[in-house]
Amino acid sequence: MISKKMQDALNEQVNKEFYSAYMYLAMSAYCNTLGLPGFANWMRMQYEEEIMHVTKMYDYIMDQGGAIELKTIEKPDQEYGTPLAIFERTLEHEQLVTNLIHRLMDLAVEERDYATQTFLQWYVTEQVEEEANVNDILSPLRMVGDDKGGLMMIDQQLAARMTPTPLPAK
Ligand code: OFO
Repeated sequence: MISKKMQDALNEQVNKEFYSAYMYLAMSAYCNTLGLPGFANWMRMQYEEEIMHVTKMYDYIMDQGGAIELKTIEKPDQEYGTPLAIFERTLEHEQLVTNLIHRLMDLAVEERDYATQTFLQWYVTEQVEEEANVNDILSPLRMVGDDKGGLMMIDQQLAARMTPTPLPAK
C-alpha cells in the first residue's frame, strides 16, 4: 500500500514518462525528415524504452492497490535542429528526468516507504544508463561536426539499436 501523496507523485511521473515517449517519437519522425534513418531508429527504440518505463510504473501503482490517473500529455516540438542539437536536447531531457526520479526517491525516504524506495532504485540505475548512452553518442557527434561522411557513419551505428527487452507478462 502506498500513500495518496506517493500515488499522486507516481501518477505524475507516469505522465512525464509518457511525454518522454511522445517526444522521442516526434524526434524519430523529425530524423526521418532529415534523411537519417539510423537516428530515427535510435529515437524509435528510445520511444519503446519509455513506454516500458511507463508500464513498469503503472503496474507498480496497481500492485500497490493505488488508483491510476492518466493525465493530458504535453505536445512535443516537431523540429529539433541539427543532429547534435537533437542529442543535446535529449541529454538535457534525461537530466531533468533524473532529477524527477530523485525527487520521488526523496519522498519515499521521507515517508519511510521502503517498497517504493526499492522500486525506484531501478529507475535511479536506469537514469545513469540513459545519460551515459546519450553521452556516448554526443562525443562522436561533437567530433564530426558538419562532416557528412562522419554523420553517415554515426547514422549506420544508430541503425543497429534494437527493441528493448519486453517486461514479463502480468
Ligand atoms: Fe524514462 O527515462 Fe528517459 O525519459
